Amino acid sequence: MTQKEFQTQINDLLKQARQDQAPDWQVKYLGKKGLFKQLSATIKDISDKKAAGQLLNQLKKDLEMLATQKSQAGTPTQESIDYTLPASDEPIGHLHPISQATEKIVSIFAELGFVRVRHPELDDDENVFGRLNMSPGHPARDEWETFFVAHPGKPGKNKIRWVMTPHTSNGQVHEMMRLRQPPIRMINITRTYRRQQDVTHTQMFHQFEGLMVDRDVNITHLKGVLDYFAREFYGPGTKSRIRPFHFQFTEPSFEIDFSCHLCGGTGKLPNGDKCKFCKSGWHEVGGAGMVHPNVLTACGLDPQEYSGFAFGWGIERTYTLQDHIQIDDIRDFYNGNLKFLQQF
Ligand code: FA5
Repeated sequence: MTQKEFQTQINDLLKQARQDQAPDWQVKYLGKKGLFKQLSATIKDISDKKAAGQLLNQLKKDLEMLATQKSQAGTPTQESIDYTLPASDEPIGHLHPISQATEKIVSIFAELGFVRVRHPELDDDENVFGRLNMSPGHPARDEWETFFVAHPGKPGKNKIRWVMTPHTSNGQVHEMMRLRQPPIRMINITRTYRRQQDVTHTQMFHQFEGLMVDRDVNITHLKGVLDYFAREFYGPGTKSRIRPFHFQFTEPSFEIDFSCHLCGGTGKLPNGDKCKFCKSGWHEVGGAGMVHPNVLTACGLDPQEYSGFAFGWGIERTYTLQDHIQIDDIRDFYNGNLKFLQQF
């Protein structure tokens, strides 16, 4: 190697060392097997060893000075921080999906003049069953798989059983007895409780109950309200369907279905395949009917003068109908699984 080539190598090494931000800078350039040592070893190929030695001495001093400067500016292993940069966004949480759905349901029905009310979750047996046309011992009560609680103020033989409401229909009773005077348009949304627990049922869930009572209210009004809700909640084109059913507190009674928005209620996808999301074109959501005359009477309204409709279904269920949301187990709403909740 010529003296000139050696000088070029020294210059190149110094230039590289100045720009280098490697975390192991000290080891890389001044370590036992570092680049300075490697370059020093090539001195044997140079004729003027004295001049080459002087160049190497100077290079070592330059590298040591650089090492001091770099350690004063912050060791290369430390990440440099620019305090003038804008702060990174912290992840922000959101309302629980049940609260989000509750807000949406309330605002949809508010457009139709329905007012949100909340009636007790722990209630008298008479409001949950008796005034809803289910006298003590009536077999229809069994369908509600109810939790009962002893009344704290009534010990002894005559103690009254309180009911953890298994549905929001007690809200109908409270609202009619509270107002006494139609028109009544309420949405009662609360927690409800049943002795049920599996992938599609939770012991605590949420229901919402609609009630409208006035003169000349009939089934077409109910159907119009259900269609309006279907459109507003699930999107344009969604329709409702009512099928005959039996509830003790409505006559006639119906089950409510909403058309599947993936296949438009046909059960078939555009490519001719069966819709796997709904299978039949429809999703069942809850119950409805015309308020039974016995219920109107028990709540102080004259069935000759007034009529009304009521409907109710589970809020958790409204989500299982949305195809972009993955719900394998309805209990995930309440087990604090963030991965599940972040979908909403
Ligand atoms: C009722 O509870 C009636 N009160 C509905 C009603 C209101 C009928 C007004 C007529 C007039 P049902 O037992 O079918 O009906 O429950 C209604 C909905 O609540 C179900 O379709 C389902 O969406 C939801 N639901 C019931 N039990 C559970 C549970 N354990 N977990 C989650 N959701 C449930």
